[in-house]
Amino acid sequence: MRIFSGIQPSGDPHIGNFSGGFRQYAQTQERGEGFFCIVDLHAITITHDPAALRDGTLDIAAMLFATGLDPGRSTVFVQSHVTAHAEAAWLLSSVTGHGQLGRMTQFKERVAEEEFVSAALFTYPVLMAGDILLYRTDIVPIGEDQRQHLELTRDIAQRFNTRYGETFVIPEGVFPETGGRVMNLQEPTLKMSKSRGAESGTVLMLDSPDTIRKKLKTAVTDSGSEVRYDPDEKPGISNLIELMTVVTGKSIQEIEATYEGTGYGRFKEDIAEGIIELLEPIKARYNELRADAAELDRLLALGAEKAREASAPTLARMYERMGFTRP
Ligand code: AQP
Repeated sequence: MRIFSGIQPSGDPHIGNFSGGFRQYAQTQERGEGFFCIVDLHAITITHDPAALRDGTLDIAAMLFATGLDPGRSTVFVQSHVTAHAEAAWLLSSVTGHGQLGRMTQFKERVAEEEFVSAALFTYPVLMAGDILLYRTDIVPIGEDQRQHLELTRDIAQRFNTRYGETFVIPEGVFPETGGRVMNLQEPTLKMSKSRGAESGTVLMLDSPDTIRKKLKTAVTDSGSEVRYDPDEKPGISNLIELMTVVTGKSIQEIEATYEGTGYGRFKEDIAEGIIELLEPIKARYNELRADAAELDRLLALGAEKAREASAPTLARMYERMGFTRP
């Protein structure tokens, strides 16, 4: 079983990234051969700061190891260190419909917000398809926001296989049962994100305990005082209930039962303490790992070597089946 997932070094990771990303990586690595990629090429689709990209890459590497990826077991690497990714994206763009890319929700949302819309923002899902397909991936642990991009990846793989012969495995997404789309605590209809939405509604994995308490205390809740899961009627409290499931591992029903009749106040305090308890040991490991940049570089170099080896045969097959002569 091959597992692949990627995360952008595009800012400070938050509890949504933990829920849809980091925790699922650590869980799925137990199921087979894992490839976890810091997708730096994706981070340039919107205007970026080169120095922040450089630092952010090592920040994310440290966080991947701090949240449980074992470099002895899984391959952790940086996308731009393996040139097959950029090459695959070009080849796959020839079997991707222009109209399909234009229908990507994330692209449409960004177009509405960004002053400068790059061509890279438009074609980014093709790069993502290549990331996944190069490793003949069986499963892709991701959050709900990536569901549409994974569907596109499957489409691209099928079109390529039909045109040029069986080359790719058709990958399946793995989504968390709850917490697949954690919302901004201040704007519960907007996904929590590294680069969008109110900062006061974004719980960062490296936030101090006091900041976490403050962010939870001021989280938007809904009218009434009942801790009940109903995303349509009560988006604020439902988001907090989902966060509580992520933090404690308890079911939605168990949480509703625990807080029956207690009101929002105690509930919010308990989530804050739960998040702090979850993140403190991760933060300690992160700080230790991040202090040794040379060791992170060494681990990433090893990862890149393994990723190059694993992806090269697929890229060679792609070129060959498409009719390219090889040197
Ligand atoms: N709010 C979220 N809830 C659950 N999962 C989430 N993920 C992101 N936001 C949430 C999942 O985290 C993994 C890594 O995401 P990414 O860094 O590749 O980019 P993203 O999905 O675009 O996340 P952000 O934080 O919103 O980044 P920016 O602002 O830079 O675009 C993915 O598996 C994603 O599903």
